Amino acid sequence: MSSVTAENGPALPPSAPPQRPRQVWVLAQPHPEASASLATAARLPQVLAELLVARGITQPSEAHAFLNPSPSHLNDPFLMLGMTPAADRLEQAIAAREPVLLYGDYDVDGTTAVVLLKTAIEMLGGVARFHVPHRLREGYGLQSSVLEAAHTDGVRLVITVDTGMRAFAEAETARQLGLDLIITDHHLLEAGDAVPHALAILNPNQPGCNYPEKSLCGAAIALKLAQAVLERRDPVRTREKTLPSFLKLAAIATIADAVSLRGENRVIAALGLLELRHPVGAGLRALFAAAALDPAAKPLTGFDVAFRLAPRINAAGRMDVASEVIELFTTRSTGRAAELAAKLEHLNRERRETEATALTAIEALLATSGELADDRLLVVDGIGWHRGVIGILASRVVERTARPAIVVSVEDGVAHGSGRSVDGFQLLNAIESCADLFTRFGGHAFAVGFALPADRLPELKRRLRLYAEERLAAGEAQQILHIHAELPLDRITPVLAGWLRKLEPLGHGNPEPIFVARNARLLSPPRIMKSATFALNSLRNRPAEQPNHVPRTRSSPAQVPPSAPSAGTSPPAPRFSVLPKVP
Ligand SMILES: [Mn+2]
Repeated sequence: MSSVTAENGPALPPSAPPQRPRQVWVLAQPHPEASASLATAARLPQVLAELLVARGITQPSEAHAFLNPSPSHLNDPFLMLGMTPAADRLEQAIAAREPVLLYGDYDVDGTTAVVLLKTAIEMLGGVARFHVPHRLREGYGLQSSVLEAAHTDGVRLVITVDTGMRAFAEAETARQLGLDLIITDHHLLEAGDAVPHALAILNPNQPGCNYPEKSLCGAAIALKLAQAVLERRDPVRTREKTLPSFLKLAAIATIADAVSLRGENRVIAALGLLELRHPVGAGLRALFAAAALDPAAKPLTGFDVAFRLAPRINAAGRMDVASEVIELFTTRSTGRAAELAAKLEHLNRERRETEATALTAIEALLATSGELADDRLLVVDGIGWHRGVIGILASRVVERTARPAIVVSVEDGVAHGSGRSVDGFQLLNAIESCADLFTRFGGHAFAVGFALPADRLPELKRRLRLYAEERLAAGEAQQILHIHAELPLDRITPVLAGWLRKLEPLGHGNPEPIFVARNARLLSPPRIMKSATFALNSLRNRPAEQPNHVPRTRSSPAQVPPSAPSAGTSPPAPRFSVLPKVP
């Protein structure tokens, strides 16, 4: 449901320096024996072994697979429950050149899933149409009216991507119309084990599915269906040529949809990023140009995808119509691709401005409302804040306050809310405790969304305040910075940086390593390089005698936590930071 979409945020007005919460550094429990034995057996640097052990990787063979993702690590698609009937029906439609309707979602995951299946179907000689709902006008999920219109147009097979697990009523509409429905989705089921009635359901999270990778994103499940029909046609060509080219989009979706970058997801993301060094489609090239990325010169990282590509793709769905993303990725015209990429760029800028304006308003509210300042769970509401950005706004409030936060936008008497949580607080449970107030709600521990009549908002705030008072401690909120390992400054070398790059793509489930070096001291003040980087010169461990061990280091901008003892901090290579990222 949720995606990583935050881009390095807009600069705050200089007049309103944000009050950042106190930061506490928590050093991960070290595993000296397990990491020493892995380091020896797999011939890895000790600190890399430590990071791998912390990720649950203790055997040399696991470490080797993790550090060297290969196409042979992709699972057989037919391990997925429902794959045989789904592939049979799709092959039949392709053979008869029967139009297939692909029904997507408006985010990166949903739109790239549509592109993947559409491309595969057309490659095999079939005919594909698609529908992506308008976020504001139609909302999330399958719509019966679209099924009815498709049926009138002669469609007899509908395949959902990244949506459909809760479409019980719409599945019934499809059945009555005589439409065959294949649901491909990764979202969890609602309470109970019931699934909609359909010809086939592809979702590793459904009961009875033994597919080994449970956390595929929607586009990856679409990829598995494409892989199934393509491999039946030509297994060798599929493995060697077709599948790698499909991994590009699946990698973008996997990183953008914030699924765990472990197991098969890591294989998809890592191999897809490699393939993205040579983008062939006009749309990808135009998108890279718009984002000022040149993957041929500098390999893409998970960060590039999550914070530079995904926000641009998502902007279409947030601010306007996502169907243009599908056109962007399928057009063969360089001119049209450039035009669409420019439009995405414009929408993304508009999204950032909208977000910045609302954020300024929220910060003013936080600064002036004494009641809010005491709340342990923050609920901030405003009139007409764009619904496409309230989730991002909630994340920003959490970053600034270290408290769970809900941002509500009121429009035409309806309050739409989006919330984000902090470690250790189950936000969905908080929302569920007020279930009777909502017309719709959903989410998980860390992110929720809901709608309710605006006149119930005071009651919602009252009940959430009580709920939070019983479960969250009072007093100053603390932000926790998880430090993964100790790394003395004299162990930081280019060779080590090379090893650490093998952990890419970094992201959910495979976090960017954060190190601490003790007893280091700064010999000269840090120099601010750009808004996003600064250089530290002549950092060294106190007993060390070589002053220029680390000639220049980069990190994200951040205040050094006041609680930090004389801890020196020094990232060796561009791609890691010792200090926290502060957008
Ligand atoms: Mn998704």
